[in-house]
Amino acid sequence: MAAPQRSVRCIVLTWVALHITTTEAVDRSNFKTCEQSAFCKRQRNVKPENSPYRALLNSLDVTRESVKLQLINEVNKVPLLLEVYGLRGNMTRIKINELNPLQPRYEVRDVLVREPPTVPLTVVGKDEDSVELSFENKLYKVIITSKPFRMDIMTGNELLLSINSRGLMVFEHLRKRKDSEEKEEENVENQEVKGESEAADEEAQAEKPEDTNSQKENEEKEDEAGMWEETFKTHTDSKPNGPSSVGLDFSLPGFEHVYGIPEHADNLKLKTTEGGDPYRLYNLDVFQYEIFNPMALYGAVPLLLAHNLRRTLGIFWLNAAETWVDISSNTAGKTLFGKMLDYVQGANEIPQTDVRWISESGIIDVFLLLGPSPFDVFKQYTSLTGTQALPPLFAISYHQCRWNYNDEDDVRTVDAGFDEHDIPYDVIWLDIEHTDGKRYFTWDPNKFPNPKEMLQNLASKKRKMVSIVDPHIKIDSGYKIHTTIQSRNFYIKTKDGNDYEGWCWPGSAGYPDFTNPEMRSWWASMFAYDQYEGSMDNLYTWNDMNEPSVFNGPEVTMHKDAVHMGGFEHRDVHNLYALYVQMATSDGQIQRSGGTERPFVLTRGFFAGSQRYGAVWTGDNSAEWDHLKVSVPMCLSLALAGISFCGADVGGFFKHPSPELLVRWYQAGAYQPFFRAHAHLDTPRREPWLFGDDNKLIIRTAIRERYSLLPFWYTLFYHAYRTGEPVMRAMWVQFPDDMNTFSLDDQYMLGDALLVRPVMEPSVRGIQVYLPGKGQVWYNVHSHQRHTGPQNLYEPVTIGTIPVYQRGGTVIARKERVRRSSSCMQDDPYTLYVALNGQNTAQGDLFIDDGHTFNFEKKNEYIYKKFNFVNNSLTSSTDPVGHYKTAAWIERIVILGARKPATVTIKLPDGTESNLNFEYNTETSVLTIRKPAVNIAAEWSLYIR
Ligand code: NBV
Repeated sequence: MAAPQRSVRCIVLTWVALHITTTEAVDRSNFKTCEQSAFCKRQRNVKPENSPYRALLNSLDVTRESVKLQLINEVNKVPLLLEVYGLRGNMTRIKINELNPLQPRYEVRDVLVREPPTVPLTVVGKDEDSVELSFENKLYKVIITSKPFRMDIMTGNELLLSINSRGLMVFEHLRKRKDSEEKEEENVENQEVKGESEAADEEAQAEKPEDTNSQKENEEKEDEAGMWEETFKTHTDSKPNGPSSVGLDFSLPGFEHVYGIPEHADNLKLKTTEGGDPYRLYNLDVFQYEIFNPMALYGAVPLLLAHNLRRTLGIFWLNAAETWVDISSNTAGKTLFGKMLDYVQGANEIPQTDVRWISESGIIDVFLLLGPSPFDVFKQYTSLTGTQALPPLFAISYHQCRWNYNDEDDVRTVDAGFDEHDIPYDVIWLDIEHTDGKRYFTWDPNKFPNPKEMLQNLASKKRKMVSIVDPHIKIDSGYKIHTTIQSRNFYIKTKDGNDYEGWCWPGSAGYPDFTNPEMRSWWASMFAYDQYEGSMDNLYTWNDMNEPSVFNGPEVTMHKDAVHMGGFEHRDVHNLYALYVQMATSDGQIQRSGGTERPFVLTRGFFAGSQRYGAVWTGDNSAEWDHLKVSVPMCLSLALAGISFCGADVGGFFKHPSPELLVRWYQAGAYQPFFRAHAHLDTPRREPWLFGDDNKLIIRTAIRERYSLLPFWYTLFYHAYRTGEPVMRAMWVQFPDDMNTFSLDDQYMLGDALLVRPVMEPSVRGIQVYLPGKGQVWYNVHSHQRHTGPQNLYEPVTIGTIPVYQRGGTVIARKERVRRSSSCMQDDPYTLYVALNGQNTAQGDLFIDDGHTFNFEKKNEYIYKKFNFVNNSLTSSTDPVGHYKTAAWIERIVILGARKPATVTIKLPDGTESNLNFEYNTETSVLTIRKPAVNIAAEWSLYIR
């Protein structure tokens, strides 16, 4: 580490010492449990019973856009406003807010890509206790029951989901603090507030609460449970606005499998939380996180998916405050045998999952995504929050990182090492030590005196660099970034109105208010080449510590009573901070190129919508087998929640991996969307050639495999960008009607074509792989051996490779002449792998553009190909809208599962037909057709006779 000033250095070193040398696993006492979080505890103490909320049906207000009505809490008489919207594409939105809040409650901004288009909701029935609405041509019904308030969403006669059916809704209204003097005054005010709502008033009068004592008790309790002040460890949260939490329950009849709500280091299928803590969504810098538990991590996406044999649903809870999610189920704890017994004995209780969301502030704003297929849910969710940005090609290639590459010499040597050992890589990364005393946007003058020369050297090999830019800003009157933020009043404030200061890497630091659009646009302007000195167009960005991490803050983050633009508390926007940092950074990269170049920004913290701004990694994992294992469900969960561009530190951040673990991690990482090796400052060096020749060769093979598959990866990302479908897919997404896939999280699909089962256990000679699909053909991509599903296959493995299968019925494009970086391969020829299914057909596609600009979007400069194999002929057709010129041609077509032909001919659109050379392997049934030698953009047909 560069030497910081003395006092600063002490604090930082103490933090580092505390965390690095003495701790082996997470120090749980640093982070709250639900019991220790006052609002979570209060809400969780409410047990299922009759809800005190009642819908006032005479307040019903129906417009083309929405249906509104008032709800009243019969105990405290505070009126709420319920809004229901039918949204285009089988979605509904439900908002609940106070009718007359003391001050505006925070409503999440900048996450929805637009105001979602509505479809008309019509009232199709009404009696004194309920109202029935319908939308989408009566396909869906919403029934609102008045007393107690509940909502049921149905399609036909099928109940899809119920809201507040367990009576767990709690909406804490904003109030003035009760002390003896104010009490009188407040009562009067409350009366006035209530008076404003006539409907509420009338109906409330009509049914006075029976038990005024319990009301009193209820009110008395209000001052007890950390409502106005809460202390955790040494930190006191002043809570000037008092209690403000919201909670609501959802019941999902017929669903036993729920997924999503990243980020947790846990299995893909969510577990029930009874008897333990709920899953927590609160962006936190958790040091040495523990795996297989529901603790909060760096990012949060409040989207939960439910899946059964017939349908997939999504619940998107749009709230950026600290959130807890409780999951319970009536089948939890029942063994398979128990379930069978129920079935045999005719105990036909329908399995049901109940989900309860609890947030500290904001409003209830929830989107129900009604599917019915998993892909419909992806489409619905990404129509709201946006799709994955199409990464530049280099960004999906291999990245070499460590904390830290020490100086320009080090960078030069590592870069040369890759050439010497003939290993491709695209990007070398610089961590915090490259800066001048943790002042981001600067370079350490001794270690990095000539950044441009260094960048130019990389550029000459078509390689890139990423430098870290964290959002904590050193408070230093000689540092331009700080003085500008300070003078323009862009820092987040304390509750008393001063600039908020916290401790982080630079020592005392300010935290820019990224919720302020002016601040973001200024930040973006700092990436201009003349502002970020020493930067060039091959320098990209890494946003770390953006939860935000505050070493001396509560739970290592910002005080909740800190104040943002508009007077909103940090409490309200906490989970959004990281998204805003990445948004402003990626805008900066776009702007510096005048809007032509696509950005690349890696972020640690995230929220719903972060997919629009770049990649996410799973933070500070460890060099342990279980951490390798959990990287798969972690990225799968993120992908379900719209964030496809995910990866884990290859090798593990903390500790030193054994050569076997490192090799296995490279093999796994090569098949995860974001592929970067990274290591902690205190670990021994880990460049791929430092583990002996044999291991180096295996690692090289794994990286080369990634490079050869880049055309396939790029096409998958193009689809994610276009339609919102995930790149890396849980098995059930691709095989939604095969129950055996519902809990699988040690294998997954890439697109619909490749099934990957990484080896994540030491010293294994074989592993179990589940090959789904009735009659589905699968080909091992290494041996080309053919298998038919469904089956549990025992696949023998060596240290050299991991099992990967191409699904019969697909076509994949590869580039098999691997070079030093992806850009060097731009015009290289393609090999098509056609894997035939049981009907001897296959389809696939390929997206090509320049790999780095927005021209594909703005000027249609792209090639989009479809390949179709049917009746022993393969045709290549091209989307007529796209136009892009490339010298790349097809050098080989490999057909898996083929019969031996007599001739193979290719026919071009001008009618010319020529014979092609081929080889046929009778043992593997692989037909290799040599040199079709047509440009990849061309249209042609190939006949196998
Ligand atoms: O910037 C240093 C590290 C970084 O290498 C890592 O990837 C981040 O997740 N950073 C966290 C800060 C401190 C880690 C102990």
